[in-house]
Amino acid sequence: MSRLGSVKTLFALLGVLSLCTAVLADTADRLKLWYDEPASKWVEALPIGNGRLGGMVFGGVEMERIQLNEDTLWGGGPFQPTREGALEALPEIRRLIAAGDYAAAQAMAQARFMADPMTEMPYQTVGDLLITMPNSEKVRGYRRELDLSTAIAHTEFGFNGASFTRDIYVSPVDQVMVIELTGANPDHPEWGGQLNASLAFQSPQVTTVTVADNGDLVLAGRNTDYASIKGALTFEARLRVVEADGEIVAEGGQIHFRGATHARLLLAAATSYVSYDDVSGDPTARNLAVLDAAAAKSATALREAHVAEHQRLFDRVSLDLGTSPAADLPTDERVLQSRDHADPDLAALYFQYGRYLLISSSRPGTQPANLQGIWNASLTPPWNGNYTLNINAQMNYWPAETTNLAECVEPLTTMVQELAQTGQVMARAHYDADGWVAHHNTDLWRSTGAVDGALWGMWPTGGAWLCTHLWEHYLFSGDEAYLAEVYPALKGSAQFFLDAMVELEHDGQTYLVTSPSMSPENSHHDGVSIVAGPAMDNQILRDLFAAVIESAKVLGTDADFAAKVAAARDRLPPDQIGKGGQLQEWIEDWDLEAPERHHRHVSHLYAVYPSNQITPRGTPELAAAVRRSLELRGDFATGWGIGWRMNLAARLGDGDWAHSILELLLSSDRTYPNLFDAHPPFQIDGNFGGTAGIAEMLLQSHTGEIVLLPALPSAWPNGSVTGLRARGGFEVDLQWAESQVVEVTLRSEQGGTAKLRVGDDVTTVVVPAGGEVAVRPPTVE
Ligand code: FUC
Repeated sequence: MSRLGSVKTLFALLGVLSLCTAVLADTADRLKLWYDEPASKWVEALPIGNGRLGGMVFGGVEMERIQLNEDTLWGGGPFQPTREGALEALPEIRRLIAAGDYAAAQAMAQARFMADPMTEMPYQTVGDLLITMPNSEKVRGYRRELDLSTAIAHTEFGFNGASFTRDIYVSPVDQVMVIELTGANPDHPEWGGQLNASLAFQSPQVTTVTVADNGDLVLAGRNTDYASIKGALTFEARLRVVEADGEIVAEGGQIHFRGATHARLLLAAATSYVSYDDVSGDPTARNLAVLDAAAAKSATALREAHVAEHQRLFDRVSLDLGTSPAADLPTDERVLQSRDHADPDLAALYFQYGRYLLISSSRPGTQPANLQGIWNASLTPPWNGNYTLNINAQMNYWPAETTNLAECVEPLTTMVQELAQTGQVMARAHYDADGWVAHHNTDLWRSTGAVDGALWGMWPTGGAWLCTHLWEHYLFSGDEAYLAEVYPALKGSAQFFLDAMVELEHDGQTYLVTSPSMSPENSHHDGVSIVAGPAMDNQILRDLFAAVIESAKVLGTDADFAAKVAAARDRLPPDQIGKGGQLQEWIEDWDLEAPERHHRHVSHLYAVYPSNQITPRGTPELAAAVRRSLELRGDFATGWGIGWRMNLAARLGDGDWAHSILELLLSSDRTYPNLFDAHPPFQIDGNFGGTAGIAEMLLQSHTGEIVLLPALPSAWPNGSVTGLRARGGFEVDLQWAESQVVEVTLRSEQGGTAKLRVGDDVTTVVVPAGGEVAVRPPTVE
């Protein structure tokens, strides 16, 4: 019998079901990050956000600091970084690559082909809201927490005989940050309100702080210049005290209130950004409209609308991997102990935190989640907090479809459609090609040139990879209207490669390849990455071209163009197995001699995850070569590097391996006290990669089948998950005990036929439109 047993035997285990769903201690508390001390560092503070407006809540007693972000506040202004003379240099760069003089080709690309300026613009902080509450007494009963199920940060403590609370959240409905403060002594109401506080803004930007005629505290500023690009945005953060029962005084650029039992503050922030080429917005008008509307609502109405909208997305998925005594510890201590004590519930919390972070950093109408989601305290964050398109931006969206947050992909879709516009200018100027190109980084202004330096940036395939996300969105939803809307971007990307690929002779064959390109950021020889036709490009283009061919068929359009794409697809180089038994990263068998054997990127394994070109069942020899490549690379890497390896191990069907990689990710080397991924420094992609990886261990659907528990580790013998999504429009609930499936429920809005696989057994299940089917044992043996 296979590890999971035959379907019949498995389902006969239904009786065990009652054992595996042992009543959870306190479900609500299992979805909280909590601490018994204030944050002293940014990576201890708790993130809240509505996709656009973000806050990092420190929970200090004498001073609450809420670090603020607005997702359109970036440096610079609209720009198009084409370089004069790039096109003229291209033939010689290509000739040098074909001649094997890679170092000279890279030097020439560096000197003549890169974007001008050779950088994207930085994502920037707004500043901080400071709430000062002077206190000389000893504090008791301190606790702060972030409740993932309500998206509210809560702090409580006592001093001077009174109790204080702060509830802080950012509403996706009302577009404001709501700050509710209380301070009273219920035993001595005669003492009156105990809440004495001063409200102030501070910012590293060039700003002014004023108290407006209507009493609002206003931080107004202008973004910075960067490289040669002038700062073109204005921005404003505006705070209003909408309710406070004490005395309120505005003085010295601050608002003070005294003797209050409660206060409700509303904060709005906006910039003048309208679109990547229009900065004519009026942040003051935006903020006033938002604040006036929100101030007219009661505290209860604001909170209920916020929680309901958050839960509409968040509650779709629940996960129980079992619990242990470690779950009773504060979150920071759990991370510190995670290597030494079993804490399956920490994995479940990390999974749900990833979903929380995506909901809070990427909602319809906002910017996509950048390298730090939306949370950043700097004017020049690491890697400018950009969208890095050679893994990081994509990884941010890996959990979106599988963990039932498809709406959160909307900002990515919009960004791709905008890159398809700005990237046309780049494609024409640098390659004389139709269609559009995006290299390895972009930003708010949708810049598409090759940046940073040729060693890292001379990679034209970022846009193509992004396009595969749009196709996947269709595979999960079956939404043809969406496919029709995004098809021009897919087509434009394919068009670029039809024009920009070159012929390459290898082993007696003439292939079509990208040139110049690279296997992202990995040198094949010391300090030299430039090359033609790296494995990753061939794999991405196989997917992009297949998506275009299939889309044209579904939409009944462009048959001639699709035929051209199909002909080009047939001429892409196949994957190759090298002399170490590894999957080759480059067309030449350089892997064993390449200088950085443990390089963080595993670009050539794209074919296994996120793609489906290599699978253990479909292409066993290539899958074995992938395993060898991973062994050579090693499991430890940057946060996202670990996240990628975890998804790969899950796709190779090795649950214990995937779990041991997850343990690396959850260790304090790679996870900060607030559960942010330590790149280091902070980068959010590892969080999302880890969330996707946990989903991938429990359910996979990339082969045309829905595979249950494809990589269940022995550490999670009993558990349940609800609401995961599978391609074909299915939603799946799953329960298991003693490492075997005991029940699965499928739902489908449009109805469909699913092939359900458990180990070697496949069952066909028909789900009626809008219906739900619980698969139970056909017969009990
Ligand atoms: C790529 C990676 C780095 C980092 C940066 C944002 O350049 O190689 O590790 O994640 O993106």
